[in-house]
Amino acid sequence: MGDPHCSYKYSGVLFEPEPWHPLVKQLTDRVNQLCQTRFNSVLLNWYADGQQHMGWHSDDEPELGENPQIASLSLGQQRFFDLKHKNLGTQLKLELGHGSLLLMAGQCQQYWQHRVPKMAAATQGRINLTFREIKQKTT
Ligand SMILES: O=C(O)CCC(=O)C(=O)O
Repeated sequence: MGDPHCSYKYSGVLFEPEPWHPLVKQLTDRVNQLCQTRFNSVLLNWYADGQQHMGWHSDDEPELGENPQIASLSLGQQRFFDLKHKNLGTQLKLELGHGSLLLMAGQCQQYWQHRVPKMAAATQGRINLTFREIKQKTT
């Protein structure tokens, strides 16, 4: 979902934004207030259970600009969120519980990849919202 100009290429597919659902817009405004950001788009991911996962990647698409800020709101089943440094291989493991808000900023996307690994013990569903600012094209 997002403002009308916010098309976004994700996993090789170009997505046109759905219009804002009023509740999602309200959440976005609240996150913008908390993080002092100008998010104009959100990706909503649904994980039915711990078998559903997301592989290693960085959110470094050109439409996000340099050093993008990305906020991630988790609802439902607690899941792990792994970070791996691209050069050093250092890994970090975070737990994203219901209602947690994670802000990735600075050079995080340049130097780190992240993933949501499978989790055999996770039987409940999880919704994740990642808020992004899609930069307006200038040409
Ligand atoms: O579900 C998550 O916590 C991560 C989602 C993610 O990595 C993404 O949307 O790029």
